[in-house]
Amino acid sequence: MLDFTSSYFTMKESDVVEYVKTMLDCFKKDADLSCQEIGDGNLNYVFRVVDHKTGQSIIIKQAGPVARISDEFKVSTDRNRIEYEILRIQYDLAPGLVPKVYHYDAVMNCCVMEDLSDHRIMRTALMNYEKFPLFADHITTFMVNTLLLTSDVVMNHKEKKALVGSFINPDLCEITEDLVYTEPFFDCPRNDVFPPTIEFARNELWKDEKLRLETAKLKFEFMTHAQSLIHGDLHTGSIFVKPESTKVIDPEFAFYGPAGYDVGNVLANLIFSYLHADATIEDLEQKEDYKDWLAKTIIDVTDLFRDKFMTTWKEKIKEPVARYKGFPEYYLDGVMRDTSAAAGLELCRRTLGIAHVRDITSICDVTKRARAEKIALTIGKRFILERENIAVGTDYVRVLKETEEIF
Ligand code: SR1
Ligand code: MG
Repeated sequence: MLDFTSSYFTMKESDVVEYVKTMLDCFKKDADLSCQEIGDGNLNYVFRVVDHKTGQSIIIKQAGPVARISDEFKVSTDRNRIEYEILRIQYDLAPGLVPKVYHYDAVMNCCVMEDLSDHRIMRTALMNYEKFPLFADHITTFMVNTLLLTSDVVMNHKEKKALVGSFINPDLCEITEDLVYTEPFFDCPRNDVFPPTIEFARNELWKDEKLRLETAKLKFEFMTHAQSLIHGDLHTGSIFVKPESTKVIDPEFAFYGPAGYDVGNVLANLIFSYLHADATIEDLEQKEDYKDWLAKTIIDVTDLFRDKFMTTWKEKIKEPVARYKGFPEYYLDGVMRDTSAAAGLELCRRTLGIAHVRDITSICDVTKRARAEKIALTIGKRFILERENIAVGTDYVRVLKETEEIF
C-alpha cells in the first residue's frame, strides 16, 4: 500500500486510483475507477478519474518538482496551494467562470477539482475555427471581477496586503520575468526561434535599444506594481469553453501584479488565433468570416472590459480618494496601457521564446508560418512602444490590419 501522508512523490495513473480510494470520499465504495493523465501544459500532471459505474468523474492536478517542458525550471510545489486558494477566491468573485475545487493536499501537492471534460480547451476550438459568441461577455466579467475587486480601490488595504503576502509566488514569477520580459529581447540561448524568423528578430527586436529599454521598464513594473490578484497566465490554453459556458483554469502563476497583464494575454492569444486562421483556412469567404469574428471578439473583449470596469468601479469602490474627479479615468488609462504592453510582450515571447503556441507552430507551410511570425513580432513591438495610444478595441484591430498589409 502506498503512503500518501508522509512525504511527497509524483504519482502515476495507478497511484492516483489508489489515492482516490484511500484519501478521498468522492466516489462510492464499489466504484469502478480508471485514471488517465490528460495534461498537455508545460508544468503539471493532470489526472482524470472516472467511475465507470456512474459516469461520475473528477480531476486531480499534481505539481511536480520540475516543469514538464524542461528540467531547467525547478518550480516550487507550493504553486498547487496557490492554485487551490486562488480558485476558491475566483469562484466567489466570478461564480460559474472557474471550476469548483474540492480538496487540497499539502503533502502530495495536488488538488481535486471539477471535471470540465464537457468543455474544450479554447485554443484547440479556435484552431478548429469554432465561434463562441458569449466568450467576450464571460471573460470580461471574469477579468473585471477578479482584477478590480482584489485591488486597493475596493478591498480593505490591510486585508489586501495580507493577500499580497499569501500570493508571493517567486518561482513562477521568475519564469515570467525571464521568459516574457527578458529572453525574447536578446539572442538568448534558451530562445527557440524558427530559422526563417531569426534575421527579422535580430534586426527588428534584438538591435532595437528603444524597445529593450521599454521592456526593462515593463519588467520592473511587473515586479513591483502589486495592483490586483492576477491570473498570471491567461492565454487560450488556460480557458475551457463550450458555446454557453467559459471556465478559466490554471491560475498557478497568480500573484499581485498589474491588472492589464491578464487582459493583454487574452488579446494576444486571440491575435494568434487570427494569424492561425489567416494562414490555414483555404476558402476565402470562410477565412474572412472567421477573421472578422475574431476581430470583433478582440474589440468586444477590450471595450466590454472598459465598460464593465467603469460600471463596477461606480458600484463597488470603497477607497474615498478613488472618487475624486478624473481618478477613475486615470486608473483605467493605466490598466489599458499595461494591457497593450502585455499583449505585445506575449506576441513576442510566444514567437521567439521557449514556450510557443500551437496556433503558430502548427502552420505547416514555411512561408505562411514565417509571415505569421513577422506579423506577430511587428504588432507585438508596436503594442509595447505605442502602449500610451492603444486603448480601445479598434486600436488593436487597426494595428493588426495595418501590419497584415505590410507582409
Ligand atoms: C516553464 S513554463 C513555460 C510557460 O508555460 C506556462 O503556461 C507559462 O505561460 C510559462 O511562461
Ligand atoms: Mg498553465
